[in-house]
Amino acid sequence: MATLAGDLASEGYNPSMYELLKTVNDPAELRQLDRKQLHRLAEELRAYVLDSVSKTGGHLSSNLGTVELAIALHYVFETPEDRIVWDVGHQTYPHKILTGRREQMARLRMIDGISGFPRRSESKFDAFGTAHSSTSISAALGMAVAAKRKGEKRRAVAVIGDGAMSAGMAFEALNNAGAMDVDLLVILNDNEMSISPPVGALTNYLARLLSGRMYDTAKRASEHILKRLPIAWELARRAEEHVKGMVTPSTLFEEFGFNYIGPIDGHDLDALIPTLSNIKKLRGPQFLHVVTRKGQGYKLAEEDPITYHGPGKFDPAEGIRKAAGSGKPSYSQVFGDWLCDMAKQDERLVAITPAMREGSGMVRFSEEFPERYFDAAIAEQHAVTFAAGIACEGLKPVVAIYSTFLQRGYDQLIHDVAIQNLPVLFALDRGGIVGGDGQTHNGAFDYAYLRTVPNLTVMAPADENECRQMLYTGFQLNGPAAVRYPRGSGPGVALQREFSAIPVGKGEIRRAGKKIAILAFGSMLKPALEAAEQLDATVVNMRFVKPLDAGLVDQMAATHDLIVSVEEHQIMGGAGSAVLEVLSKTNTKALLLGLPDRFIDHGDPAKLLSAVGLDAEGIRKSIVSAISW
Ligand SMILES: Cc1ncc(C[n+]2csc(CCOP(=O)(O)OP(=O)(O)O)c2C)c(N)n1
Repeated sequence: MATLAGDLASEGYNPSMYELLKTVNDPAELRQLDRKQLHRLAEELRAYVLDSVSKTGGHLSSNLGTVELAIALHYVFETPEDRIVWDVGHQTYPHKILTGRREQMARLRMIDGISGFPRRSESKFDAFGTAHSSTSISAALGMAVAAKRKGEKRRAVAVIGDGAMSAGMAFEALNNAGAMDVDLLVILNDNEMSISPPVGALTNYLARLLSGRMYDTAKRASEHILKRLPIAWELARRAEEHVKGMVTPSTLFEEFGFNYIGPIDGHDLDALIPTLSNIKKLRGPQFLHVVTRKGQGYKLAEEDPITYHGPGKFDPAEGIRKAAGSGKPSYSQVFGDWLCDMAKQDERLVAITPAMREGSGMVRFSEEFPERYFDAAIAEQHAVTFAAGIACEGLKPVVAIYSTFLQRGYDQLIHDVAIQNLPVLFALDRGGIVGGDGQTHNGAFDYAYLRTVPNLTVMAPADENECRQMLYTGFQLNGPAAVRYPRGSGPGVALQREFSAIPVGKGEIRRAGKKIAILAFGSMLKPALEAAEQLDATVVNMRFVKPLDAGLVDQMAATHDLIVSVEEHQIMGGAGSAVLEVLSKTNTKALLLGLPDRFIDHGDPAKLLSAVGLDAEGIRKSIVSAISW
């Protein structure tokens, strides 16, 4: 595998030396460069990615792996006329830098800065908006079909990682595309990693495909087929040392109707460019298998691609420093510790993650209870129904899933879990505003989509200990339950080791005041209590979005002039709407506070919440203006 000469950090690469990179403000300028200059460009681009991510935080390992691929794609294809659709999009920094956003990398993922993912409104080179995985083949197929119908000659290319490839949606698209007469290129960017090591039969299959025996077979078959294409053959012959193989009729992808080409070294521009140029001349569905390395060129990331998957700011010379400990635990850690403690007490507990072991706080559980830990790969739909099957047999599954990703498993939640009233516990992480990942990752819709489902209990903890006890409560129920908690840490409340169940559907009055009653859900309790001090308002920690404590809402309505609901969730259809449903029988004045009806972008979560009036001061101001209605 071609590597950058030495290691970026240890070589002390001088970041002022982006001479060539600075001449490329548009892929058209890239295409003017001599092929020989591209190696130098790759070096500068890789150093620039490391330099800028270390200053802003963001995704790193995957981006160091796509430097050559981004250069080769823009060099060979006529972008933006030809459409490049990147899957997930967390690996698009080299693409962003080459498409006129080099300087804007300084404000990556910040308020008013560029997104960490592709976005159509950000650049004409971002052919399709993404951040949730495994959509690229469907989208590129749609573009290829549209081009054909419109008689346009443009090409459509999907670039998908081996992790993202494991999702059903990717296979649905392959199934559809392989039987169509369209010019679609799917590039499998195989780095043998998801965020954590990938799992499943496809992973094993790809590993076999990369083994020597398959290379040999592939090479022979490639020569046979390419000999029928004189130009392609000549180019392939010239790149022979680099292009390890071309066509294997027996691959899974060939069976799906694609022309399988590869595997080739995705860091070798002298393999990538001739191969892509060849493929550009071929008609019909093409599948190129490219092998890259996560973290390529930066030793620390090569050795530990998981830690460097999505780091905060760090010094590239020193690497990421482990946090000093003793700080407040994140909600994910609170969940992970509860999971281990609960598993010790109850043999029936098993835990499932759709490829988010680290983010969901499940590393310890996976090590201590390997037999009871299941990584379902990036397959949220499957993960939910898999849990339902387990629950049918008397075990107690816990599905740890980000709020935004459960959107993928919604029908499974209703059809497979809730209708059958199966005891599946959903540990719903990243509820509310998430920060740098932005609008695609905010957990802004879950109260609305969960509270409308019969049989489901929906809880929202206001602090860490409540989270632990709610997980326990949900686990004891004989039906489905969800505990929805935010990203990061909470107010820092001490954890009680002993479990004690919380009475289902009961809120608690946390402050007794006059005239105004604030009904706070989850993370909003803290700012609500602060706001209440100046207003002398009553504050209720509602705890349950479903079943809502209707009795308590009625009681508050009977004893106060104004009812205010506060939630870190869209106002529309959320917990406040549930409160209004109760209040509809009365003529109590109500004010609903929460997220507005628009997508909240990336940036510092505290600033974003403040901007929509969901900090203590914002809550107070909204109430004051409501009183003067
Ligand atoms: C539907 C969905 N589930 C989970 C994620 C979280 N996620 C982001 S990147 C990633 C790993 C992707 O692996 P791969 O496609 O191989 O790309 P690599 O990071 O290895 O470059 C995961 C699980 C997501 N973005 N979308």
